[in-house]
Amino acid sequence: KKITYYKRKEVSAKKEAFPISLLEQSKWFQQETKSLATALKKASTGIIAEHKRKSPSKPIINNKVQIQDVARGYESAAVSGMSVLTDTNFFGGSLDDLVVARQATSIPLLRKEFIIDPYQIYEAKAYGADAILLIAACLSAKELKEFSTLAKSLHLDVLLEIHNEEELQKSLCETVDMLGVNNRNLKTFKTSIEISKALASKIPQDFVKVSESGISNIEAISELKNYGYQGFLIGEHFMKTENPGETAKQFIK
Ligand code: IGP
Repeated sequence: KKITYYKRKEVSAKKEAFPISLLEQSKWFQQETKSLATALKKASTGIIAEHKRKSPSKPIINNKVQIQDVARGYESAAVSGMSVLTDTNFFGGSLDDLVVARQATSIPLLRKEFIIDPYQIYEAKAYGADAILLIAACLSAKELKEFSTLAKSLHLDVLLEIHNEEELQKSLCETVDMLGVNNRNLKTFKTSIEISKALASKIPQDFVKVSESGISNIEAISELKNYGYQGFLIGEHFMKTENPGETAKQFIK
């Protein structure tokens, strides 16, 4: 709720300074996007590797490595996509990070953001994203439908994040490509892949299943594959090392 409040202020200031009609003129806005969902389905191990400098639970994960090097490293590790945090307050990211990543790599990019307004979806496209994250805990069923429909009309894939069955029930729209189960309890910050396992059978087959957070070994991935997961969103385990791309490489056969 606090996040929503501060995002609303941030977005309304930007709308004034930089209307959608300007965003539409961006070079990236005109460019064709690549499907993250398709990349995950094609891969034998579909990894979405995240760029994250810090988080609410960890004040410094990595503030040395350059994002363009991270992006190139992830690409050469053959990950299926890269997630770029664009939130500044909590995660130390920005839209400039998204552009730098876009210039460094051609793999599908996910804008990792607390999206509470359609404006941010236009922005994602204008700054080079191929996919957006929507968080069920932040949005109503009506907004989830509206926002995912807009994203699809802009040829952006949608990853919808859930954490429990109630959130899953309001998230089953045909305009959603991937359902992401967040293993992190946002109240305690503790992670457990048991959450992904418990929700797996309740997610209909037509969604690409993604397991998010707290994944730090290959055993967890092979276990989650048995539950039908085709995507694995990994941040900290890669980012806490000097060479995130090299670390990611060990996860992909
Ligand atoms: C990555 P981890 O534990 O591998 O660093 O987690 C990603 O799942 C996490 O950063 C995340 C996130 C979010 C961040 C999941 N959902 C929503 C910001 C907003």
